[in-house]
Amino acid sequence: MGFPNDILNTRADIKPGLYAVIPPEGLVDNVLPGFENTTNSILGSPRLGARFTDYIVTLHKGGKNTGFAGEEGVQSFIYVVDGKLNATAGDEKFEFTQGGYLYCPPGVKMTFENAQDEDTKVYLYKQRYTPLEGGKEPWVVSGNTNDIKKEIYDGMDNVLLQDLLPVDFAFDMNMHILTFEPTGCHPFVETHYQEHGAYLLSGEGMYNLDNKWMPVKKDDYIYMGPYCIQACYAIGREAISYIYSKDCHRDPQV
Ligand code: UGY
Ligand code: MN
Repeated sequence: MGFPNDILNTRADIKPGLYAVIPPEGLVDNVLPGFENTTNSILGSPRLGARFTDYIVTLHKGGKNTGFAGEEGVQSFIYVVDGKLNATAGDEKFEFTQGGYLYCPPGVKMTFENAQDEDTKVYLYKQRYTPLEGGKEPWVVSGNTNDIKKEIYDGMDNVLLQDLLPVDFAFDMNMHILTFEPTGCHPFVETHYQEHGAYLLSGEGMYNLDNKWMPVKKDDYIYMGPYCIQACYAIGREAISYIYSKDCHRDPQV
């Protein structure tokens, strides 16, 4: 790294509990138990106000994790941003390429390993599961987002949505990919109870967080806390697309 080339500045904007924009330049390597030959950056976490922890992880040659999110009652999710990955959910084995993903419910151990000599990059997520009284338990889910139909979002054919997990009361969260073609935007400025962790997969946009418009682009991370004002305009010539988490299917406790 060495001496800086210019005045030290950043696009990072952190308002714990409300929102955070974290560009990749500011990330540091977090050495964590269970990870071997990887570079890990923690993104959202309870310290930021999130009810989940998510990470961006680069697995180098032979890089692996032999037991992610082992805490009792914790569910886990992994998405291959780029590269090739072998993974297991309990006794089940999976081979993933770019767009591949795996969800493990609480009690099912997730392991994963780089399946190529070059680096593989993954977005990783864990969150405590909230059971539904008398309800079903969630199950292992795997797939590839390249095979999931893109649905027109809120009647706008230049904005497309993919749901990665089943829409079922057994699940208290989902992962989605939202893609705004150039000229696309949200239909309205959202203000909702749920929180999001979002990792930008492509493109550039102007993002409104708490009524402040900020430029964002591929490889940025955005945390949106409960009730955070949020909306996006695509800018540039490429679609802006992000994978994001959303809690669902649970009535808030009083
Ligand atoms: O599902 C959502 O709440 C989503 N439309 N939010 C967002 O993109 N900021
Ligand atoms: Mn939202």
